[in-house]
Formats: sequence, C-alpha cells, structure tokens
Amino acid sequence: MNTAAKTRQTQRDRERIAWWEEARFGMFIHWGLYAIPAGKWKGKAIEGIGEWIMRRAEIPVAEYEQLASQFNPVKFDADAIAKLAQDAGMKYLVITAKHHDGFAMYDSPCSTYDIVDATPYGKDAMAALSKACEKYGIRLCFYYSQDQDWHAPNASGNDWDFDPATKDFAYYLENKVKPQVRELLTQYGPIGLIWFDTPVSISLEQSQALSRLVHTLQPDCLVSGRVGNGVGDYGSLGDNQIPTGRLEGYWETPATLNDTWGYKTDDHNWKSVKTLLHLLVDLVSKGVNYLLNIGPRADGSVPEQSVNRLRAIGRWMKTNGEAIYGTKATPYPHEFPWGGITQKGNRLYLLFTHWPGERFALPGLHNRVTKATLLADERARIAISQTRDNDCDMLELRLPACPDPNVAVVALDLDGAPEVDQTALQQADGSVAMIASMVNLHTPKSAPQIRIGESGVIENWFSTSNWVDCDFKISNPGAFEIRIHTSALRRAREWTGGHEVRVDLAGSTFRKTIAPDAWSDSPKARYFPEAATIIGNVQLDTPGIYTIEVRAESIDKKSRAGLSLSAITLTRK
Ligand code: JFZ
Repeated sequence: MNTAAKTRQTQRDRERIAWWEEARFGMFIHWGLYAIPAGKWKGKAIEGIGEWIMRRAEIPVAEYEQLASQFNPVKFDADAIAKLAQDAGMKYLVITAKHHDGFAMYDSPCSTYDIVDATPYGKDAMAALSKACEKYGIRLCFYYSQDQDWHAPNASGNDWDFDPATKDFAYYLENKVKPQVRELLTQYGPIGLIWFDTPVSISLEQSQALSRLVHTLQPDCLVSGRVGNGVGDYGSLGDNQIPTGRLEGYWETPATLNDTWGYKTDDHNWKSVKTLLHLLVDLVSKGVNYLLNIGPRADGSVPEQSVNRLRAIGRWMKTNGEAIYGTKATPYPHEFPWGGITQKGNRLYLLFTHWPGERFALPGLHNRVTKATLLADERARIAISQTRDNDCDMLELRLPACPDPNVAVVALDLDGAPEVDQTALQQADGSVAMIASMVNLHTPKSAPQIRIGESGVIENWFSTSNWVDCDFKISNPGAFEIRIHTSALRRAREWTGGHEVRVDLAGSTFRKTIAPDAWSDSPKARYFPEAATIIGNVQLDTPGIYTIEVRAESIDKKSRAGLSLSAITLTRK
C-alpha cells in the first residue's frame, strides 16, 4: 500500500503540501530527444508511448545518443509555455529534467549527455523555464527518473546494451542520481516538487535517502510517491487512473491529452474539452490533483491541439475555478451519475457533468442551505426546498437552463460545515450505488486479506472465504436490478471476469458468473476498463435499511486482478 499519500501527517508535512493541495491542477511536460523520432524508428512505427521508443525498439545507446546532435529546438518558447499554463488555470508545471533515456534537458555539470553540451541548441531550457515560471507565478517542478536510465550501465531498464547481472544500482544512485538531483535543486531557484518515477530497483533506504536529500536542499520541495517504497509527500496514482470514490490523504493522477506523454506524430487521439473537464471534476471531487500533460515537438513548438484544449479549460476555470482551487473532496462516500461535489468551508459545489434539467434532488444533506448560486450566472434564481421523511433528508433545487454544456457549477451556502449521511442512500432516480470503499470486508484469519486498493477498488480477492456486505437505505420501494461492477487494476490493465458470485438480498439468493454485460463508457474507464454484470431483479417493498451480501463461489485462477469489485448498484426496473 502506498503510504506516501500521507494519511498521517506532521505539521511540517501539512505546511509543505498546502500550496499543492490548493493548486489542484498542474501541467506535465514530457520533452526530450524522443520527440525527434516521435514514434517512428528507421521508418517503422513503434507501438506505445513516445518517450519509451528507445526501449520499445531496443535502440542501442550508441545509436540513440546520436539524436542529441540533431536536437535544435529553435521554436522552444519558455515564456509562451509558462503563459499557457497560467492561461489554462494550472498552478504548477512538472517538466522532464531527465527521463528514462538518461538525457538531461538542463545543464548538468556531472554529465555531458545534456542539452547544453551535446546539442547544437546549446542552451539551458530549464533556466529559461525557471525565469518564465517566476514571471507568471507558476511553481516550477522537475520530473526525474531515479531508477530507469537506459543510457547508464548500472541503472535499471536497459538489458539490450547492458547485462543486468553486472549492474550496481547503488553506484548509479551515488554517481548520477544524487548529483543531478542536487543540481536541479541548486541551479533553478525554488522548486515545487521532484516527480520521481518507476521505482523498480530502489530500496526503501535509498528512497528515504533521496527524499531526505530533497528536503535538505529545499525543505519546502515536495517528493512524489513514485520515489518508491511508500516514501514521498503524496501518492501518485497510475497513469490516467481515476479512483472509484474519494481517497483519504494526498493523491495526484498524471494524465495525457491524447495517449502519449512524449510527442508522437501519429497520435491523434485527442480527448475532447468536455472529457478533460469531466476528468478534472471526477478527480478533484475525489481529492485528487490533475497533472495534465503536453508533449512539445522536437523543434520546441507545442501542438495546437494541446494549446487549444488547455486554453478552453482555462476559460472554464476563469468562471468556475473557485469550485476547484483549495477545495477538498466530496463529503459523500459515494459517486453521483450527474457529476461531482467539492467542498470549501461552509460551501458545497455541485459540478454538473450532466445537467439534470429543471428539477434536481440531493439526498442526505443534513445542513440547511441558505443560498444556491449558479457560478456561470450569479443573477440566476435557484429555488431551494428541503424536506425530511423516512429518516432521509432531501434537498430539491429548481434550476435554470443549463449555462455550460461541458460542466456547470451550482454553489450551495450552508448553515455550517457540510454534514452528510454516510449511508448508501437511494438517489432521486431511484438508484443506489455502493462503491467498494463503502462495503464491509470480511476475511477469515486463514484467508489472504482483501483490501481497498489505491484506486478505490477491492484488491487481493482470490479466496472464496472472503465476502463483503453493505447496508443501504431505501425510501422509495419497488423493483430493482442488481449489478456487480468490476474494474481493471493498475497492474493488470486488462479486465478479467469468469468468477462465480453469490448475492443475497432481502431473502433472495442469486448466482451469476462475472461477465461484461455492460462496459462503462465513462472517461474514468478509458484506460482502466470497468464492466457491470447483471445479477438479477429484486422486489423491495418497504422503505428502510437493507443489507446486501456478495460471496465468491469460485475465482478464475487465470485472473491477475482477482474479483476486483468496484461497486454494487441497484437501479429501478
Ligand atoms: C511512467 C513513465 O514510464 C512514462 O514514460 C511516463 O513518464 C509516466 C508519467 O510515468 O509510466 C508509468 C509509471 C507507473 C505506472 C504507470 C505508468 N503505474 O504505476 O501504473
């Protein structure tokens, strides 16, 4: 479990991370020699993310390093990039100072394999970026690959030029990593964070030593969770990973605008502005920072598709940014089909990715709502009514026409700090959603522990002696369809089914094989597929609390993820 998410914090930890939690939204930049081949090598398209071309094509160091003599990014404009981050509403910028290919995009005194010594460009791009970020009030941060380095014989990752059996990782750490981390933290002014990555060989002691080095050189500089071994000032989710439900602690998701980090000429799979804003809402409403990537071309220019999308997000942020910056995750334990909720002081923000129309109902809010405001039009009138019956608080709003087809925000002023019912409640559309973090996990002593993983999904469910149950509250009885949702996990991108489950509810027993009766089409599931299995129909005739139980009668042995349950839902028949 990645304890870097810092669910337990010292006062110093809290001070250090305050700016980052306030920021919520940052720019990632993957830029290096790999932008020259841009996904092709010797005329052949190379699969996968652009910055991995050296490894995917097993390009010998002697060949790859020749790219440096071609690298002359005359169109690199640090000022324009920092301004773009500001225009997008991004508060910090993390750029690849050295990626897995080992090439330093800054003037590294300990190495000549860098942008100043090895290229016709001969200038320190990071120095220019440092000045530009200061000018626009953007915190400059560095990505640094501390473990994989395909140019270094003693680092991880290059087993086509170097024999893994002869590697001395400690030597690499002492003679390249630590000197370069020191350079990055002494040559470019205050640095917001060091974004370490892919800890494959590094030991706990080595991760701790790196974190200490950063905090010694710049006490306010954060260390990302990918420094490894549960060390770090915040947790880093998988690439493009969206958790199920809110997360405790401090988390960030790195994400792409298309499907690659480093520029590729042939990757045209750009996400729409609507999708990008929905991802922003989904992440921030769960307490997760959104680190959104651009991949400049070899000449230093930024693809227009990236620029246009970031500027559109920035226009939305100008109107709605108060619902993002400095907010905390939703006070509700579950997710909503219409969008997400953030909170700040005595305010709740309802961020509608799907506008409900004239009438909107929200169950479980114990506070009195003193005012409701449409951020896109503060003059718009929103009528409020609040009732309580069947032991369930219900807020109803009469909404005006939708002001923004991408995401529209309603701010609710409350009579105090938000207080909401933590039970799985029936929503206005009659549905009940019990996400994994809401269910009770049962693991007999003899069985391997099932747990809620970093992405909010049940992990390690390989034994039939594990089971789960969850209470939920029905205020409108009727007939319901039960579904079990299962999701791919970070290590096993592919979704697997085939498990036999037994579900008990209200005296009825259902048995079903986990199969993808319906795939989730939400942006959340684009990289981590999630499927719903229809279990059966049940009649619940009286309002009140019910308990649903889910058992595994067999687990498919071929599955690497096990029964990776992400949610149990009831929808109106
Ligand atoms: C890493 C890099 O390999 C990649 O090139 C890019 O820089 C990305 C942001 O980070 O890729 C990862 C690392 C970790 C996971 C997934 C992709 N993970 O833990 O799921």
